[in-house]
Amino acid sequence: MSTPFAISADFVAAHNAGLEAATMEDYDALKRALQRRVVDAEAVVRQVMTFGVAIPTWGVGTGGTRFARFPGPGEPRNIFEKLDDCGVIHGLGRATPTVSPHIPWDKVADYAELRERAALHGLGFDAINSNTFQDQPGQRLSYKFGSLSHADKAVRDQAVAHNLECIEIGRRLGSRALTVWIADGSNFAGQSNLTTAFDRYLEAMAGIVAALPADWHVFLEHKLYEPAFYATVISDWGTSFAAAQELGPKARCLVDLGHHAPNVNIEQIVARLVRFKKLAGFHFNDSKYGDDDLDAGSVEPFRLFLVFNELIDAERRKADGFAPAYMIDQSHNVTDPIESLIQSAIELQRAYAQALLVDRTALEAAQEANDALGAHLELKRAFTTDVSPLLAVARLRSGGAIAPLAAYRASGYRACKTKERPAVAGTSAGIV
Ligand code: LRH
Ligand code: MN
Repeated sequence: MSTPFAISADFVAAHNAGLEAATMEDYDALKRALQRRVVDAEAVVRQVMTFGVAIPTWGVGTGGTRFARFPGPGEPRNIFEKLDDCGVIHGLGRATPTVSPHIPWDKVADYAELRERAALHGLGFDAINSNTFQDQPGQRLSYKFGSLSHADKAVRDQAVAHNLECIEIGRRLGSRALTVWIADGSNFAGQSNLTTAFDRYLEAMAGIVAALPADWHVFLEHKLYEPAFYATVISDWGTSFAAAQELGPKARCLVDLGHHAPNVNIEQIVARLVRFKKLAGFHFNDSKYGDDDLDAGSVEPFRLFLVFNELIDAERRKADGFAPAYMIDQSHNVTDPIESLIQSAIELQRAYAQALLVDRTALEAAQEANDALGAHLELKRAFTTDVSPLLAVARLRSGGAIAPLAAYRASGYRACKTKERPAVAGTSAGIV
């Protein structure tokens, strides 16, 4: 069995060699421009090098919709090959040091072996995701009418047991959080009692919280609709916040950017959750209509920047209990998933770096003086700063590629994987 193809450090170094001079020229120009704004570019580079976002294991396979999935060539066929692809994303971009697993999609017999494979690529494990929104082969009771809020206690207990199993698997992988998104809800008015459903959810979640190891948190993920189309039990941040308050300090609220009605002010939701020490973290993606799971920063980059502006404001204020987990949650239906994830991580780093450029003293002065336009332009100045050279220098100094996407394409990785990984009919590495 020949060793699977991998992109070597020499290949990356050679690819960088042709780009370094121009990149440093652009960086020096940006550095001078930022100096005039009393911003130390070197300090921003160092900060950007600490930024990390987790890759969803389900994101490295081609995703689809209820209508169809069009698998791409060289798809990963199991979690080990998914980790190899996550290794490529981190090797080139140096911004994705962890992966977020999903159970049972990533179930294996030997979790130590999985941890080793991840470590081979310098990867660790972030929050583990449970799944009580699908029925598994051989499952005793169906989740058709819900899981943690189901009318039947036996189904609720089955769902709680699954979450406890996920905690056990996460403990072996080194995770420190469990993400619970449930699809529970109804399609008809009257189909379920809106209050009883929520109370059953709280009672079941209390059993899960009680089983959390001392240093763990549970992340509650709200979503406005889909697959339920009349009422969703955990439909918005208010409901998630109320549940997290009831469930105690280990329960926090995870914000999936695509889980809100169009035009909802997500950055304000972030500010509120930070204020009440209940921000768990994020599932970053972008959307135009519903839970489109499009690439982060590909539809509304200014909105993404405004979210990071609130996060940097909290970081600067040393907000109490502020330790958000950054994760991506996307479905790549028409692109090479590795390319989309490399680029999405860069767009997240970009929003983070731009938010670091905001002159918060000038912003506050304008806010206190009710200088609406002045304040707004402080944000716009940061958002319209092209930080690409700075991000490239951060990657270069972290041992990555100056131009990760170009390096990936030049490496021929996908073509090699297409030979190594003959497609297996009926298997899917994506969400559907
Ligand atoms: C639900 C969701 C959740 C995951 C799933 C793959 O829409 O965002 O976070 O479990 O996608
Ligand atoms: Mn999500």
